[in-house]
Amino acid sequence: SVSAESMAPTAHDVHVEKVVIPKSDEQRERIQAAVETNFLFRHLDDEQYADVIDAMAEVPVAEGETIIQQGGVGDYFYIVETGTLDVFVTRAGDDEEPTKVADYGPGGSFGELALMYNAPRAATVTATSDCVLWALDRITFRRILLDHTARKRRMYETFLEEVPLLSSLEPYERHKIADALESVTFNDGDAVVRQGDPGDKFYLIESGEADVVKVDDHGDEHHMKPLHKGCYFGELALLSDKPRVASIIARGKLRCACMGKKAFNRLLGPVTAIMARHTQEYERYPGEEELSVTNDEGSTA
Ligand code: 1OR
Repeated sequence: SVSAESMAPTAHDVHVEKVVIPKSDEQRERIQAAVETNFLFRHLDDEQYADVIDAMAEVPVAEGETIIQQGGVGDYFYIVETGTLDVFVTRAGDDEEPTKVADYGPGGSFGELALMYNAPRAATVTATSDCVLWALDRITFRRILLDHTARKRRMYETFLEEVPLLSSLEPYERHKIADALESVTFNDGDAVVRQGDPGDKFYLIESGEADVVKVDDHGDEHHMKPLHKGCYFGELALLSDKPRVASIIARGKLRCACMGKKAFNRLLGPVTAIMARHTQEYERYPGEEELSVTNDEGSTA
């Protein structure tokens, strides 16, 4: 049952009905756990967060059930608490044959596009196991999540298109990556990652340059080819679960977009093979000469 409670007048005296779906403490805890790993919620202030939790509706779904039908009207945005789902797209000229384009597990989210752009549903989403989903209505989504999400996707769009590593991805996959990115800036000489530290973040260089410094077993420092805009680093520790193998040091002002390990695993799956291939170049460690590594896809110095 959905009840609405009136919101206190704002500075502009706009009257908005807040959606409040009563729920138990246990349900609230489960929502919190489900959204904790979802970056769309990370920037919310306490009141926005409380409003989102209030508005969410628990949706149990049976295996095989279709939650969203391509071409349909967008009503809800969904977060996956448990279970798995497949995403299918039917393109014109495909003989109406749906193609699987993505899948989701716990912590994943979908159904935002139709709400963001007032567009028909772009894909069909079907449960491949019994699921528990949390649904957020269109009005609350637009009131609380739309601005930030749209701004971030716009902000990173051009940059991500120019990152060689990500060029093989669908535009939609880059949008999901944009959702997960946070920008961080460093000053000359700052260490972004330190050799030997455990790694939990992945970085893309938005602007500036960084030195790659590796200290070998004899204590000798090796400087590798500096990294520039569009390069990535920090993937190795995430791919291998090993400590950082080199330090990355800002050369002048450096701005990076970074994402955590969970997002990395969830969103960069399609390019891990490319990254793994480049890893082999790090291993060619040429005694006297500096190891020169360019991590642009395709161009290795
Ligand atoms: P929606 O509101 O349009 C369907 O409802 C949802 O499926 C959509 O929001 C996205 O959240 C999700 N293209 C479009 N929508 C996708 C895609 C997708 N994948 C998941 N959704 N593509 C797959 C990219 C790997 C592009 C296919 C050409």
